[in-house]
Amino acid sequence: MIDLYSWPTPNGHKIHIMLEETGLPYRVHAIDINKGDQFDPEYLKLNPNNKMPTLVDSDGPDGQPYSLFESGAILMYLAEKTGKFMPTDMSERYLVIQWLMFQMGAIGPMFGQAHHFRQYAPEKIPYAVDRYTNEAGRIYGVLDRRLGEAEYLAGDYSIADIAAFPWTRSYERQGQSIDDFPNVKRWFDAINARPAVIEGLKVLADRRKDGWEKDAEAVNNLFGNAQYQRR
Ligand SMILES: N[C@@H](CCC(=O)N[C@@H](CS)C(=O)NCC(=O)O)C(=O)O
Repeated sequence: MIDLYSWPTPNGHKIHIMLEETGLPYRVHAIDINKGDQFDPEYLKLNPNNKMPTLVDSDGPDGQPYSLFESGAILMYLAEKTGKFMPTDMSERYLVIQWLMFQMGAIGPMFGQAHHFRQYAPEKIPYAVDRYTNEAGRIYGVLDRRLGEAEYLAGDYSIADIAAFPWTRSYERQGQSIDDFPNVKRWFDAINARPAVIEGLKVLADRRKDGWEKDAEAVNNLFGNAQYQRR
């Protein structure tokens, strides 16, 4: 059995979608990052970076329980475990890994900073807003060029698409218009219509409340002192 510790954000959605796509049985446990569940000492033993998602597989590689953090590693693990969404041929596999790393190293961090400085920062700093809005636009341009030559990021639908898709759902919050990127739009619409994606996006959806940014406890947990205590 797979136990997933998660919350309905883009990094959580990646794994919710992958578990639905593979059909593996799983239980989901909410890690409410607004309330500070990510700092629980027991949770930190599984995820020393105080973030979600974290996956524990009771039937790990040696038949023993196996625990992983970092969504890219979790996607690779589930792909290897099931033989789905990552080819075994080395050149094809590394094509998937390149685009997965592009998600982990560029899309996630840069779009995350765009969200932060455009929505959450208590003061609007023009340099930071411009920097991350422009960087998000540049990344959408990279995706658009790639998706103009390939149906999916690595050719066939793979964990690279599963990783990137959830971050592109919020293009407006990243200061982008999807109409400027027609190949991304075609790719987005195809993934958004997949039954497993529709199911994955429902996981924990009822736990996300609007207007959390007015909640002082959440702000302290995500961006304040709670974040920077030595543990
Ligand atoms: N690189 C990590 C990033 C995970 C991440 O940033 N998770 C955020 C929510 S999307 C989180 O748990 N934040 C809580 C915190 O920073 O305390 C991954 O891909 O798993």
